[in-house]
Amino acid sequence: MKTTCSDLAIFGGVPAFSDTLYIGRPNIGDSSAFLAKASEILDRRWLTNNGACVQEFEARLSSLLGVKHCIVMCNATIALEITIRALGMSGEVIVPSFTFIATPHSLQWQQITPVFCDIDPRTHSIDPDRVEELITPRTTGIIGVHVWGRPCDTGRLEEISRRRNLRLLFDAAHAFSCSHGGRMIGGFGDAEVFSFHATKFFNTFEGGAVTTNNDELATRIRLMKNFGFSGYDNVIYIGTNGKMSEISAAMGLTSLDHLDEFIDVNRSNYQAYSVGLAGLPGVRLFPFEGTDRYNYQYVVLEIDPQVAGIGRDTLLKVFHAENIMARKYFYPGCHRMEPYRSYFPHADLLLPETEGLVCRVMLLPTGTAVSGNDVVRITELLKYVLHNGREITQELQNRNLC
Ligand code: T4K
Repeated sequence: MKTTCSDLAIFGGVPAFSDTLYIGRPNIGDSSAFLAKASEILDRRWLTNNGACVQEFEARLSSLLGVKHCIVMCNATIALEITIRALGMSGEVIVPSFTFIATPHSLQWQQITPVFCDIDPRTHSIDPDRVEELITPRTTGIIGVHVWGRPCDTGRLEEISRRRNLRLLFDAAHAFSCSHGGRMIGGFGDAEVFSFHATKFFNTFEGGAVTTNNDELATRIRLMKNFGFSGYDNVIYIGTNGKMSEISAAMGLTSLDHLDEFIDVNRSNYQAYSVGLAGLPGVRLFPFEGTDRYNYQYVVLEIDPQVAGIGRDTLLKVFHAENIMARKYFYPGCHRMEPYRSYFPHADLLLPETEGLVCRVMLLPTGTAVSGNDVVRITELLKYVLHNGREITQELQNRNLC
């Protein structure tokens, strides 16, 4: 418990946590069940290339998500690249800048220009009102990102893409096991792509999946993720290697048995943060509203420095000294990272909401590695820092620490 500024670790006090708390600490589930599956894989001597675990994992995912086809892959970035290519996207594709760099990179990697679109500051997702202004004769598609697992405005984006004859892909890296209007994320647009990276609440070490209800598209994606092979010695399409290994699929199968438990922990931590931060001036906890199903894997705050008396970056320094490794995803926005910064030096002019948001957002730790008591201690610390924000900022400036 901090009662004076000198209690803060940044001023020489004892850090609030002796063991560092991270964003994205993997959820493990039942390690002995996983090890038993790993042992079976070794006994079978079938390690990759559409093995038994991959087949079972794909079938369980299709059924969970209520979608005809699920094709698992080695990671979401390759899954995005392959799906973009299988959809025939070319020229320009409209994407938000407020996303992980993999989203625009998966376009630029294959010489398709990402055209950055601003976000709706309420939802943090691509703003459909801005999308249409960016469509040119070279535009072939839109990629919406379900940021933080809150679905973007799928209806508006589907309507625009239908009317303007554009392909529509959703980067659902954050939205596994979420729903929208009673339907699971996975069946919207032409296709959706999930990430099962270690830092996601549901992981396969590295991994990802494409889901679609389009038979032809699914066939093309399956070919493309396996070098274009159709049976032995017969390559019928351009392809690459996007296959998921058996050990990753085994982790996925084990984790599926613990999915509800992971979400319960995330929800309970989210609710504890919500109660702890209620009424605190200068802080907005990103909301998950209505009857949709969410995975609550990200606890996202927006800090208003005018009201809080302390800026987001200063707050992060204070937290890091306390061994709470809060993060500022997706700072500074993809348009300010290379190669896009050089290609589009004035992109910021069309992205006022993104520009503001990247300076306000910070994420707090959650998941099974974070206990309810940890959340209480983090919120108490946050309250203390915000109540004394001006004094702490002044002291850090006096010491040339910010
Ligand atoms: N689209 C979106 C919207 C995405 O967010 C992502 C990935 C993708 C596409 C692409 O998906 P993948 O191709 O990765 O499947 C992390 C992840 O690497 C990345 O997967 C994720 N988004 C992004 C939001 O976060 P970093 O640069 O923050 O990772 P890193 O290494 O700093 O890890 C974060 C924290 O997690 C660390 O501070 C410690 C902890 N950690 C990490 C790992 C890997 C662990 O405790 N254990 C671990 O094994 O990108």
